[in-house]
Amino acid sequence: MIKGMTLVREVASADAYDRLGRLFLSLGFEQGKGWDDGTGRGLALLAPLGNLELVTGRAPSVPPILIEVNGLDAIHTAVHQWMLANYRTEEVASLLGSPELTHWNSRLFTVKLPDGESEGLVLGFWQSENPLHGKPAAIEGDLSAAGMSFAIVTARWNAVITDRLLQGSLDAIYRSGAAKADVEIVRVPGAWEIPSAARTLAETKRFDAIVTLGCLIRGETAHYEAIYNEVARGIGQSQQETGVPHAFGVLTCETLEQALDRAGVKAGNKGFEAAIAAIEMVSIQRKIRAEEGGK
Ligand code: DLZ
Repeated sequence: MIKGMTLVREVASADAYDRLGRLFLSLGFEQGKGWDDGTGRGLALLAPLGNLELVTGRAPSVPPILIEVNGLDAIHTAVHQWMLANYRTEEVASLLGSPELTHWNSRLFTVKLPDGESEGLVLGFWQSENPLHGKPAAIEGDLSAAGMSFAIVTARWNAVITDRLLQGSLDAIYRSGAAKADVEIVRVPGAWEIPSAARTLAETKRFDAIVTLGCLIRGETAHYEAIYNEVARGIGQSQQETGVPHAFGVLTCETLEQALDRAGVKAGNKGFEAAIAAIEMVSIQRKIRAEEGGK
């Protein structure tokens, strides 16, 4: 089983060894277990990934050591500053290249780090221009609500809480770019009535998502468990059977104080969170359908 790969490079002087070590550690290499046996020293610089790349045919026009990074421009600036401190200014221009586009959709700069008479190290720092490079392929929703339409169903029961949840939802939806005309608010008597209204709205197919807001307080609610289970089941069933995303913003709390905390006081605003989830789900649905359409 292959466990790792080590590239060994000799540095001509102890002084250069120390200076290069400081440069690489400042750029973000992790320091591994080095060695010092009295006759020589080794500094281990660890990178999260290593590749052995064999090429044939067209000669590669890249430096022998390639270091993939995030924030290529910041790395370039750091290398440039280090070089100004370690080489003559007139030398630096010929030793350090600028980041340039490669034919493999990346940007790369080359740096030569001569050490006395020796050529020293020649490195290429590069960054992929593809934002999905190195990431497992996954569809993720965006948080832009521009062009999306929403219905918000909110219960009047415990209005001191649900009004705050509604404010949170509207804040999330408008700040994410939805137009006011694309948001409809429906008030129902209590949490019990939310599934029915949500279902009616979803069936109109006028909305990309439904946001449901309510507040059940155990100490003050008779048949709390029964109401809660039925509300959750009904909202879930409406979502599954209509195919329209329903965000669940119904609070279930032990006390009014707990509910206030979740309605914008200490523990976020569940209405805001539900609306963000709705936006994300609309975006995900659109992406999945676009992928299907492209097949
Ligand atoms: C009846 C009732 C009770 C006791 N508690 C709550 C509550 O904590 N939160 C809420 O949203 N609604 C409550 N309700 C009202 C019911 O949800 C429903 O509106 C009425 O029973 C009428 O069907």
